Amino acid sequence: MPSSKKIPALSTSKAVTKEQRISFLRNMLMAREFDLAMQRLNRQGRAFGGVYSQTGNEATSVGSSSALGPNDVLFPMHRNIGGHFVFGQELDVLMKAFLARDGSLMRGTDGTGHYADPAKRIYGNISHLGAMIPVAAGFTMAAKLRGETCVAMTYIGDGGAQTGEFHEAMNFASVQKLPLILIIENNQYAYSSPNSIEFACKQLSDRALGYGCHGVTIDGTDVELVYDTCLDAVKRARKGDGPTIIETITMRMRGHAEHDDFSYVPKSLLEHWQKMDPVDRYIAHCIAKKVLKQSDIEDLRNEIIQSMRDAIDAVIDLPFPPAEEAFKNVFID
Ligand SMILES: Cc1ncc(C[n+]2csc(CCOP(=O)(O)OP(=O)(O)O)c2C)c(N)n1
Ligand SMILES: [Mg+2]
Repeated sequence: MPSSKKIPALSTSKAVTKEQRISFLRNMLMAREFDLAMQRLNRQGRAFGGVYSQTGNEATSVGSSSALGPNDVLFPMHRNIGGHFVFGQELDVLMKAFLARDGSLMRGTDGTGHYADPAKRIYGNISHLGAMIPVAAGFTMAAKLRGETCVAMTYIGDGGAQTGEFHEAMNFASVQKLPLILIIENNQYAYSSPNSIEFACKQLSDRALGYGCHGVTIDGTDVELVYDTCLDAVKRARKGDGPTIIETITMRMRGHAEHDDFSYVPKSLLEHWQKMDPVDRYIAHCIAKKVLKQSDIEDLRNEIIQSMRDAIDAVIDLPFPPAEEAFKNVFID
């Protein structure tokens, strides 16, 4: 993509209040600062395993999950830290989990988002790409059988969208008219594979036609557009109109994880998407719309940075789990 390509103006939703705009901004900044903190901790040798940056994904993760209600459920993927914050997950709980400390949500055996917190209605990602879509569909099916309406929102990448389970789950959900929303985060790459060697259709939402469900492709860096699109999908799901596939176009701004130097990504592509930054553009948008002043935003950012430091301080000296922990929940006694 040429770096001279025009940068579109962000949307202003009619459904969004000033308080919601501030909440979008706060959660997007939380996501960004959490990401930066994890990158630094990784370089310092204090965050182990994969650190999967979600820079570029904040508008998708925050805008989409904000459209859900209190009885709904979130099945986030590895670049959706923003959704955890929207669903009220506490920062030090997340920091402890991502730093793999003893007694954390994953018992210190893993440093990504593979946790479930039923009280918060978050069911974190299954590592096998595609495998979470049938689980999310099944969750809504179970609720339906109990006579409840509960919308499930889950996510998959452009790479993960090429798995068999994607197809099985979306076909099943469409036949059963399940209240499932699948966000395909098309960030142009699956590890080092670009879209051109992943799929041959024009856009991934075109698949909805084949399943008989709704499908749409949108700019994934425009938080209020993502919110509005997801709100429509939530309304349809609650009415019994079945699932929606929403492809959100964005860019993975770093490597697959921090070990990857992403030298295979053309510089011009990154330069273009740098200008599309969802957080910087939303800050400018909120200032232009007089939601907050520049100084309020700086105060908000500083408060968030301080909360990251406090969370790291609270967790960093905690012990790692004992080695035996690795064998728990693997075999049935
Ligand atoms: C079934 C399966 N195959 C391979 C992997 C290894 N893997 C983890 S993430 C990833 C790339 C995924 O790319 P994409 O779905 O586009 O998501 P992104 O990382 O770009 O957000 C791969 C190959 C996996 N976890 N599961
Ligand atoms: Mg991808």
